[in-house]
Amino acid sequence: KREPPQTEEGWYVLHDLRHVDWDAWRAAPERDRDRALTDGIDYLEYFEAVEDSSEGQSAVYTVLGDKADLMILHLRPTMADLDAAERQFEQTEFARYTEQATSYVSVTEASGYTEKAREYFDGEVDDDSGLAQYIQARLHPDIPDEEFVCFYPMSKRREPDQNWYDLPFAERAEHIKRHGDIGRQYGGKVEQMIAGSIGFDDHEWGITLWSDDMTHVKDLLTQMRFDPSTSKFADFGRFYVGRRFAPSDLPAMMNG
Ligand code: 76R
Repeated sequence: KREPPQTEEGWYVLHDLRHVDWDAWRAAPERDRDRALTDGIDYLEYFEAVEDSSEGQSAVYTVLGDKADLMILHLRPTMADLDAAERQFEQTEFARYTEQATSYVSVTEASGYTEKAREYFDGEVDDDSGLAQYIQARLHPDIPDEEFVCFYPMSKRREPDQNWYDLPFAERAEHIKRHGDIGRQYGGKVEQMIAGSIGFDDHEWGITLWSDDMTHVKDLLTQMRFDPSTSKFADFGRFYVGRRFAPSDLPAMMNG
């Protein structure tokens, strides 16, 4: 049978990637820059302070390389909250010196490929059980304190001979099991957030990985590339690597 997996969704996710207009920044009078920094810090601190599981999470990263300079990551209970967060940033004095390089909209997702997950979806699991808590933590994650983040969008292939969506459920579940077995070997080294984006953005999932050592991310992704769920069925978008910083360090990020 070609049944889609059951899924449950949690928080809506915006990856807001920004370029800094360095020419405009350097040309601006110091008091304009100071005002922009104060406004930028206020915004980021306000959004990061929302840490209750009912309200969401936010974090800000510098982005290495030419693709962007900053990434603001927002997780919020509704798409309206996410929309408001993005718009409010545009209202800051700081945003005048930035331009959106790219962005990604998704929603955290748990899927019923494993038997345990299906028990959860079928309501056979207590809310306070370890399993329910694990799934809830995937849907409403704490943004971890790890220094580095890696973000990329991906889809599953739909080629005539390699079509994920044409595989029977049991075969997909087998792939996902092996995929999860690889992932779990990186417990404590790499944290991940899988967010679905069918109908929201250009790929089918947004993958966000955190680690204190980016070689762990490289090792994990290399191992997955040799696993059929990736080698046969994954198509990737662009990769973004960033480094977490505290909002109060925005002046150092901007003025060096
Ligand atoms: O428990 C299990 O056996 C499986 C749980 C699980 C699912 C359902 C799981 C575990 N993933 C699932 C689904 Mn995943 N994941 C990715 C990537 O770059 C690449 O090659 C792939 C990008 C990484 C790094 C990763 C990590 N996963 C998915 C799906 C949806 C599939 C679908 O619905 O069709 C995608 C696209 C995807 C991609 N995954 C894990 C990890 C890690 C580290 C784990 C173990 C996590 C843990 O046990 O907490």
